[in-house]
Amino acid sequence: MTLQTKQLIDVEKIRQDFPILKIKVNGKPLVYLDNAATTQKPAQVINKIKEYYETSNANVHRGIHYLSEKATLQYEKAHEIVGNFINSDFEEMVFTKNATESLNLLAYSLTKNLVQGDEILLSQMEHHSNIVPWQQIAKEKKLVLKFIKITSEGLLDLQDLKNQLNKKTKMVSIMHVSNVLGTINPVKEIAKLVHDNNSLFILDAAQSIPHMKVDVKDIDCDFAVFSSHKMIGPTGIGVLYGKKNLLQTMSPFLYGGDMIKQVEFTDSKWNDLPWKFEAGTPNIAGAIAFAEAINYLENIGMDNIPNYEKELTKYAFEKLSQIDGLIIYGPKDLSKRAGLIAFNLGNIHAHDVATILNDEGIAIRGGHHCAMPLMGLLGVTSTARASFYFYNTKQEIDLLVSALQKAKQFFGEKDVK
Ligand code: C6P
Repeated sequence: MTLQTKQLIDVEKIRQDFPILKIKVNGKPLVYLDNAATTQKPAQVINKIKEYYETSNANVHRGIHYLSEKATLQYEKAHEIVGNFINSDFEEMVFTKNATESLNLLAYSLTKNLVQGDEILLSQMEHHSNIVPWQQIAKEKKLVLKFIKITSEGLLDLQDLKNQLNKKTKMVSIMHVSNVLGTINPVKEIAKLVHDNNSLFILDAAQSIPHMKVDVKDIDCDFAVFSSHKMIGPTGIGVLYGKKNLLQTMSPFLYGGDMIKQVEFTDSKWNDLPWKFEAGTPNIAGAIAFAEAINYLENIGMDNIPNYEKELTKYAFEKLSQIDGLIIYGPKDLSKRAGLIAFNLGNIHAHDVATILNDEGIAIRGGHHCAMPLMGLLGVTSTARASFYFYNTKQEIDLLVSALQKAKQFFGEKDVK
């Protein structure tokens, strides 16, 4: 077997590492296709949490006893591993609770010195986490929020981005991969356009970093955010990446212990990066298990994962396209989309589709996917969505397709045509 034809992902072997994939739902084997919402965890990550609490649990940076030193060492190693994964320097990778908290931090801290009329540019495909924090601060400070249009194909309209950039645009915050359309945005090109306009570029990488190699230096984003739980790590831990010179000048978001160097009754001095943005006792076990998740992903290979997912997505796209009455949202050009497919089955409500699929042991998401403004543009209130990861198989997609056929029969052709 040549290297090119060799199956680089041994999916059956990988699945053995994920205990939850062995469970049955309604008497049927679980088919988990809700990976854009959150991913399942391998035993290595689960065991790391147990191991931490059994052998190393203590608070970090505070004690000089054996356990505190051990916990601190592991926590700082996690900083290093997660930072290296995206090619950031140690000082530039801050642990937060999740992508949402990272975006709130940026919205709070980056707008501090903005004045009435300054503009913030987002896109029409953004997740609520990349709209609501900006929107609320914009209302308070009388800033102007603008949205880059999307094309009828579900791509970001780059001409509209160029048209909207102007002297007042202070920052542009855009998702790398859409959690509804699956669109992969050309972020390197966008970063260049934004920087040529002397604006800051923020990348919501929540749906990209789990699935493809993302090098923050190569993209040249000023900030990037993502969550561990979407990449086989635990919940409650996420990342804010920021260029060092920018993080240095920004105000902290949360104040308290650990983020200070010196405190007096009337004023305080901030700690060095990245701890200046990590107030209070952090999610130590979460960070350590997150690093273990990254080790696991790197062992599989961040080139192999997108290649395998492309194959799965192509297969699913072709099979789903053959179902009469099923509407797929997002680009038809598969080279421009990642491993998730949002769809509607005729007039059947997405929740009903998801409920019928659940009867068959299949987990998909039905709803607005925290992208209500985008739903409005698509002319719907909700969609069903199947989203894949490297532990999914073509057989699972076959099960999805036959369950959808069943749903069609259950509701009758009139609702589907
Ligand atoms: N999208 C989905 O099912 P948190 O919740 O902070 O870990 O991630 C927020 C977030 C930010 N940006 C994008 C592009 C996202 O997709 C998400 C989370 C999930 O699509 C839950 S709504």
